[in-house]
Amino acid sequence: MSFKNTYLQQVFATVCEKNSTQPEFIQAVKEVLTSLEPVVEKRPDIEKNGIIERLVEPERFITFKVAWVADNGKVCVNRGYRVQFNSAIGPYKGGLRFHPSVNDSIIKFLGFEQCFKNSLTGLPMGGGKGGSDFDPKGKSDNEIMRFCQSFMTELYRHIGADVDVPAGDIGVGAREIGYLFGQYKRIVNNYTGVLTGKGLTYGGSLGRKQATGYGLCYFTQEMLSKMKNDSFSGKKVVISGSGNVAIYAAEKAKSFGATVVAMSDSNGYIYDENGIDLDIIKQIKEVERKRIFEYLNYKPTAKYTEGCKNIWTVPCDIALPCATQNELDKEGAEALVKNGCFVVAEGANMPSTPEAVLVFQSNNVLFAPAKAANAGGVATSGLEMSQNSMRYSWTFEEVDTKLQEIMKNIFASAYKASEEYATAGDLVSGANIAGFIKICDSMIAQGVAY
Ligand code: NDP
Ligand code: 2IT
Repeated sequence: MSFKNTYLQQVFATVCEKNSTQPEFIQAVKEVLTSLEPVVEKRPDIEKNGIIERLVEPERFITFKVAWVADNGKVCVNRGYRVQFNSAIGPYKGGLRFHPSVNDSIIKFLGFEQCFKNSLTGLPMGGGKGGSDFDPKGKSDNEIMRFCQSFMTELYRHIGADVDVPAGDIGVGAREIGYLFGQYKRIVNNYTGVLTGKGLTYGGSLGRKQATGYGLCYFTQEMLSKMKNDSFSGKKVVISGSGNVAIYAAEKAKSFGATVVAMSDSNGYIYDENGIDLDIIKQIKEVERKRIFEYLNYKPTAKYTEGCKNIWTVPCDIALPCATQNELDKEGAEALVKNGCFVVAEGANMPSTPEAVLVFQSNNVLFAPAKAANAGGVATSGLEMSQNSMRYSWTFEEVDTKLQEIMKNIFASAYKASEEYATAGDLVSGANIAGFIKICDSMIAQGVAY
C-alpha cells in the first residue's frame, strides 16, 4: 500500500490501472500524491470535490501525424503531441520537446509537473506540454524548418495567446520557435504572442534564453543562504547536459564564484579541473551543434569519458542535473554523497529517480526539486507573454530582477508549506503542496467542469 489515506490510494490505483504503460507519468503522480497526503487529510473538501481524480486526468490529450520531406526526397512520418493538462489558473503553458524518446508517458509526466511548477511562479499559467518523437540530430536547417512547418500545420488549431502557449524544451530552441512562429502567423494571419522563447527581433523577451539556468542558481543560492548560511562562492559544481539549461546554469554559478568542473551530453562528459571554459561550450553546442568531446580540440588538458552516467562520480560540492528525466539514479546519488556533495538542485525535469531522492534526504543533502528550482524558464515565458500583451519590452535588468524575485518567492512558499504540512526544509513536499493549493482552490471555485 503506497498511501495511508484511502481516497489517495484509490485514485492512485486507478491511475496505475488506466496508464499501465506510462511509467514516467505514474512516477510523477506518485511523488505528488505522496506529498499531498497531509493536505488531503486536513481538507475534506478535496475529496468531496473530486479534486485529485480530476487533477490526474488531462483536460485534453492530442496526438497527430507529422509528415515531412527529407533533403534526399524521402517522405518521413513522426508523431506530434500536445497535452492540455489543467487550465484552472490560466491558459495552458509549457514547452515542446523534440526527441526520439518522446511518447505518451513522457508528455504526460511533463504536462502534469508543469501544472504545479507554473502555479509556483505566481503567474496566471495553466499546465501543458507537447512535442514529437522527431530526432533533430543530424538534420539540416531546411529539414528542421519543414518539420516545424508540418508540426504547426496541425498544432495551430489547438493553441492561441489566451488558449495555450507553447515554448522550447529538449531539442526546441530559438531556431525551432522561429520556424513554428512563422508558420502559425502564416496560417492564422494574426501576430500574437502564441509562443514564447521567440527571437528578440520579433517579440521575444530579453533574459528568456538564460532564465532556466539563471533561475536555478538564484533558487540554489537562496536555499544555501536561508538553510545553511552559505553560498556558491568557492564551491565545485558538476552539471549534467550542455544544452540551454546547463549552459546558463554554468554561467551564473561561475558568476557567483563557483568552479564548474564537469559537463556532459548524451555521449559522455568532460572534466576540466580549472573550470570549464563556457565560450568553448557555447561555440560547440550553440553555434556548431557538435558533440562535447570536441572540447578537447580546444583544451587538450581536459579529460573526456565516454558514457554520461558516471559524471556523478566526479567529486563536487554542488550537483546540478540539467539533462533529462531519471538521469541520476541511486548509484549516482550514493557516489555524490560519498564524495561530499551537499547540494543537489534539479535543472532538468524529474532528473533524480525516487531512490536517488531518498539517498539525498537520508544524508541531509539540500535538495531542490525541479518544479521549484527550474521554474525560472516558464516564469520568464510568463513575463514574455506580459510584454507581448502590453506591446512593450522590458530591459534585461528589469526581466532579471523580476526573475530573481520570483525564484526567492518560490523558495519562500515551498519552505513555508514544508513547515506547515511536512518537515521544515522538505522542499519536495513543500513545492508540491504550495503549487497544488492554488490550483485546488481555483478548481473548487470554478465548479465541476473539468
Ligand atoms: P537542450 O536540448 O538544450 O539540451 C539537452 C541536453 O541534455 C543536451 O546536452 C543533451 O545531450 C542532454 N540530453 C538530452 N536527453 C538526454 C538523454 N536521454 N540522456 C543523456 N543526455 C541527454 O534542452 P534543455 O537544456 O532545454 O532541457 C534540459 C532539461 O531541462 C530537460 O529536462 C527539460 O525538460 C528541462 N527544462 C528546460 C527548460 C527550458 O527553458 N529549456 C525549462 C525547465 C526545464 P545530447 O545533445 O547529446 O542529446
Ligand atoms: O519545462 C519547462 O518548464 C519548460 N520547458 C519551459 C516551458 C515554457 O513554457 O517556457
